[in-house]
Parts: sequence; structure tokens; C-alpha cells
Amino acid sequence: MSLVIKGGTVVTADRTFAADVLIEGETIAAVGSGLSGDTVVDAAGCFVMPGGIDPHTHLEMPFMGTTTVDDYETGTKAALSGGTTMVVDFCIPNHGQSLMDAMADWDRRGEGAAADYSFHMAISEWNERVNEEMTKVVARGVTTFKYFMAYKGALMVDDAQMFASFQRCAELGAMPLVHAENGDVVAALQQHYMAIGITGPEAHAYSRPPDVEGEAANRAIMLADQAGVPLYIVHTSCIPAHEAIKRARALGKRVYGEPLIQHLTLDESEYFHPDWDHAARRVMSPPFRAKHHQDDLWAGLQSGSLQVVATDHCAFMTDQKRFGREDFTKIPNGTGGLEDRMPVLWTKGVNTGRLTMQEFVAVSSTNIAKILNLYPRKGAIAVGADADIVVWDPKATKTISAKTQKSAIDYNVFEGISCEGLPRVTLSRGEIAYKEGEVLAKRGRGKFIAREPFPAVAKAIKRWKQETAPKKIAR
Ligand code: DUC
Ligand code: ZN
Ligand code: ZN
Ligand code: ZN
Repeated sequence: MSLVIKGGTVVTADRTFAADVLIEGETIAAVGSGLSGDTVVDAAGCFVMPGGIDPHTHLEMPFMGTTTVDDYETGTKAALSGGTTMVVDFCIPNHGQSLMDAMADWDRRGEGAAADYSFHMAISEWNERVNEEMTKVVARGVTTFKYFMAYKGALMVDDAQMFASFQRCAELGAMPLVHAENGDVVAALQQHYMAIGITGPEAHAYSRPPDVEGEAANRAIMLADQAGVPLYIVHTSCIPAHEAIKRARALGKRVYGEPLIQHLTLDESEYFHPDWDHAARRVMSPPFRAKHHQDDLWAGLQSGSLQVVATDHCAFMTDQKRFGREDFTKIPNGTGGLEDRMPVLWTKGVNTGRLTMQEFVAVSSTNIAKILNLYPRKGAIAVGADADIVVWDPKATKTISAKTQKSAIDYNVFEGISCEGLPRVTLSRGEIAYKEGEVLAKRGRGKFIAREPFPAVAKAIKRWKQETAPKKIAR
């Protein structure tokens, strides 16, 4: 069986050209003119781009005493409807649980996936067992480890734990990812605002100021540099964190930054909304920032100092948000965005001239495929690549509404935003997974994608550090 996407304009991270795309089975067999196949997808007037990759989701994740409501099925279906064909989700062991047991729990969750997926593994303690298990995790094809520098008393790790584990990453050819916020300061500020009677969602923003994120970003960069390992900073939301990344990159450190579509488009005024539910639904960490931070994040995407746009999709119902009615520190942290990331990024990025179409492809798909060692299997329109493709209609419009979304939650933080530019068809490994409003992909067809470690990077950094280390002066 073959399928041809006909009459469209192919857009990749480096070029734009008119071409048909022929798919045989699950992969791309040819890119060129005058191709034919058994099934034809009409792409006239459309852009044909690599399917989006969202490297930051929390599907069916137990967190803050409750569990996120989008699971692998609803989450990946929502993703496909928005042009995203792969997610990388966080496997988070319970306290004291072995990493491999946690992975087995996540394998079970992944059985519901309608699109392809991979994992990052969270490290929230450090001991000999974790040290040894990191090897098994990498052997399973999970080459990224996540460290929470916040959530004191739960997931937070300290510098000693991070440094020891970063050194293991360097040996294994794995890469650390950090949630960069100073958790001690956040905990103290939370107590302070509760003590003086500021208990609503606005205190969520007050207790997590930009410098708290900037400090942690700088510290993580130092730890990664000392360990000789690259570093990926998730949900980079503000100028101080972006400054830290820019400085590190200018010094030749391999540091990556990931703004979220939420931080690019929504600001902290949401937390001062008179409707408590409205504000609480937008509580996530880091919080939305003052507007001038948004311009800085867009500039980072343009200049390349920030590489990836993700969602941190972590969807809680309004009823779950209400656990924090009397105490903002109990509002489960998280917002949705999986199905809206690509349309909102196109509308607010490409249509405004902030991003070129090629930059859109780079930051929504190709860059993270390269960073995670998935390229060119994912993130490419090229012969041999998986046929994960979005046929994008730049003239199609919709107004985002919780009433019509695929996600399981009962609201949408982008409610009311008008998008111009939407998927007409999304293909996942050659299968028509979404077409004109309908998700066709079935639960269970998504595959776990194993990733190779990065030995070249890790070893090269280590060797360079040894060679450039000051030598003892002979007397
Ligand atoms: N931030 C959130 O808002 N939710 C999940 C975890 C996180 O760091
Ligand atoms: Zn986080
Ligand atoms: Zn409202
Ligand atoms: Zn997250």
C-alpha cells in the first residue's frame, strides 16, 4: 500500500519547495514531482511539514495528591488533532520506587497511545540502586533524565544528588533535563504569603519570581559543565533563565532552552482574574510572566538561543484545581496545550512575522528530534524517515474552545484565541491519523521509540576538559 501527498509545498527546517511526498508502508519513499500512489491526500494550497514533536508532557501522571486526566489515549489523540505526531512524556517513580518498576508502569500507560512516544526518566533521590539502574534505563532507550530543583519535600533534588547523577549521565551518554527553580526559596515564599493571608492564585506568581528560576538555571548550568555533560532546561519562562542559557552557549557550553507555548502567549495578569477558577486553571510552574518576558522568549527562538517550543501538558479538571481553594500551594500545578501548540505557534509566530515557516518547523519538530537523537527518523521530510507528517492549511481558521477540544479537561487556557493555520490531515507512520476535525488513529497504535545514547558528545566534552585542565608545573 502506498499513499501520496500531492500538490503541496514541502517545508522543512532548512527549505521550502513544491513537491509530492510518496509513502510506502510507514516511511517516506520519495519526495519529488509527479509521484503517484494507491491513496491520494490532496495538499493543494497546503504546507507539508514534519509532524510536531512535543518533548514535554505529563500524561496520567500522579502529582500533588491527584492524577492528570489526559492519559496516553486522549493526550495523543489531542496531539494528532493539532499536528503533533510524537510526545516525550515524563516517567516519574514514586518515592523509593525502582526506576525500572516505574518504567513498567509507564509502559502500561503507553499501551493506550494513538501516536508514537518516548520517555524521560525522573531522578528524585540518589543512592547505589539509582546509580546502577540508570544504566538499565539508558539500555532501554531512555537517554534523558529529569531533575526537579523545586517541589521541596516531594521531587526536589539537591546539588550533591544532581551533580553525582549528572556525572553518571556523562558516562552513559545521557542528557540531564532540569526544572530550574530554587525550591527552598519557593517553599519559604509560599509560607510567607500564606502567613500574611494572601492565599489565592496570585500568590502562586509572587512565590515563584523570575530570579528564582534564573538562579537555578545558572546553578544547573554550572553543575552540568563541571560534570562534562550537555544540559536541557525545560520550560524556560523568563529573562533571567534565558540570560543564563545565552551566556552558557556563548562560552561554548551545550545548553538548550525550551519555552512553552503558554509562556510565549499568556501573561501573569491571568492570576489576578476576578474568577478564582479562571486563575487557578492557569496555575503552573513556572508561572506565567510579565509581558516583557514574552518578547525575550520570542527573540530567543528567532536567534537560536532557545531551540524548542513545548507544552508541559499537565491537565487537571477544575474540580482538581479546587483542592487549593483555601491554600494556593495545594492547587495542582499544570495546564494543557498539546492540541493547541502548533496552531497557536503558527498564528502568533508565523502569521505575525516573528518566525519563518522553516523556523516554525525547527522549533516545533526538527530541533528536538536532533537534540534527542531521533533525527532523521523523526522531524524530517526525507526518504527513509517515518511518515509523521502534517498537511497544514494556512487559510483554515478556528476559535479555540473547550467545547470542541479533544483533551479531556473541562476548560482551555487558550479559550477564545482565533487561530489561522491548522492541520488538514495528520499522518502518523503513514496512517491518516487525523483528517478535517476527526481523529481516526486508534488507541494502541502508537509505538515506544527507543533512543540511542550520545557517546560522542559526552566523551568529547570529557576529553576536552582533561586536555585543557591546568597541568602541574614541573620544578
Ligand atoms: N510544572 C507544572 O506546572 N506541572 C507539572 C510539573 C511542573 O513542573
Ligand atoms: Zn517542571
Ligand atoms: Zn474565567
Ligand atoms: Zn513538566
